[in-house]
Amino acid sequence: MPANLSADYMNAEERWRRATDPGEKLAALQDMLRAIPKHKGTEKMQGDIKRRIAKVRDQMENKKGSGGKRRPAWVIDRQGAGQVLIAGPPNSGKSSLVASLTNAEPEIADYPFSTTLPTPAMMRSDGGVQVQLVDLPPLHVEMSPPWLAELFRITDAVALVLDLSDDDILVHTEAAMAYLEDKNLVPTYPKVPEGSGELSGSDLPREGTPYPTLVVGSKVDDDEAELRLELLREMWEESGYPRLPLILVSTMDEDSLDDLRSALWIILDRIRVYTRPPGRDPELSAPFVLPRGSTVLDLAYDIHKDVGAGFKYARAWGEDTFDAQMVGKDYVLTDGDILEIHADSQ
Ligand SMILES: Nc1nc2c(ncn2[C@@H]2O[C@H](COP(=O)(O)OP(=O)(O)O)[C@@H](O)[C@H]2O)c(=O)[nH]1
Ligand SMILES: [Mg+2]
Repeated sequence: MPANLSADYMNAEERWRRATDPGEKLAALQDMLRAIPKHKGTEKMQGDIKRRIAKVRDQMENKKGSGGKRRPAWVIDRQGAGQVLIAGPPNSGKSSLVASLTNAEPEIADYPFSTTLPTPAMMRSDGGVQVQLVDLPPLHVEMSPPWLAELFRITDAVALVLDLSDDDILVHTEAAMAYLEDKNLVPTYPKVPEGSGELSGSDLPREGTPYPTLVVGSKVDDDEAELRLELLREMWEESGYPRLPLILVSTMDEDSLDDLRSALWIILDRIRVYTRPPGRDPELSAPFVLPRGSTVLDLAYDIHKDVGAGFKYARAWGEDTFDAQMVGKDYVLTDGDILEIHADSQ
């Protein structure tokens, strides 16, 4: 074991060892991943932690309730290249955004709490990747159903939708943030999409479940949107909320919706890689999507566990390699790479 692991890491690992339920396990693993020093010497450990996170998530999603009980209505089958929860105060325009970004037709109403169950819909983003958006009921300490926090613990990313046409935007934002703080779900600062702004705030490391969050200032077509944005900025900084990227949209402005589509893909911080069966053309229409930092061995396991187990070497075509360069299992993939994987058949 590398000698330079921090006390934070050791604490998180200890919590992971002691954890009895999947929620605790997941939180501890996420803390381990956050605390582990990011360099070549720990790449294998990082990969192990990521694989364990994926496994615990699977367990949490697939727990069907023993004894033939039906699985709860709020459990969502994960689909596509990543999942983004569309969260925020009541009436902030969440369902309208999901409708505009996808082909779904969620219920849109000008009264609060009209969305009562999580509602998934697929969004097409950069390079044709499909991202799963999940429309949610509002975040509210007293009114939110207990399962809502569970969805945050297993998601990949969150869009926090704040309504720039709302005179009570500050009160409503504080109520939503109070919910996240109460549930220990304060977000982290993600990879920042090009052209997005920022809500400046605190960079202090936080306890809790880290997931990348993009703030979406909605209904920016409102005449007084700019004024309310200024108030929001001041309040955000004074409250010591975490620094987060910000993007402004209106459902009436197609360009703003396109920017949001790409931003949601970027905060997921994934890469697309393509495979090429030996001696044949690459399959460019069907990318594999993996977290940034994944290795060619991670890809092999994604293709099939037997390909992972039997991995020998791969040939890579990409930005960081010369054509058909031979790479070993620890090769870190780059967006757009094409891989030809050679494995012993089992
Ligand atoms: N002006 C304007 N109104 C919007 C926009 N997006 C949503 N709305 C309106 O805001 C209200 C609440 O929308 P809805 O999507 O149901 O909010 P939710 O409760 O957060 O899901 C509806 O009356 C929408 O028509 C927008 O971009 N501009
Ligand atoms: Mg709604």
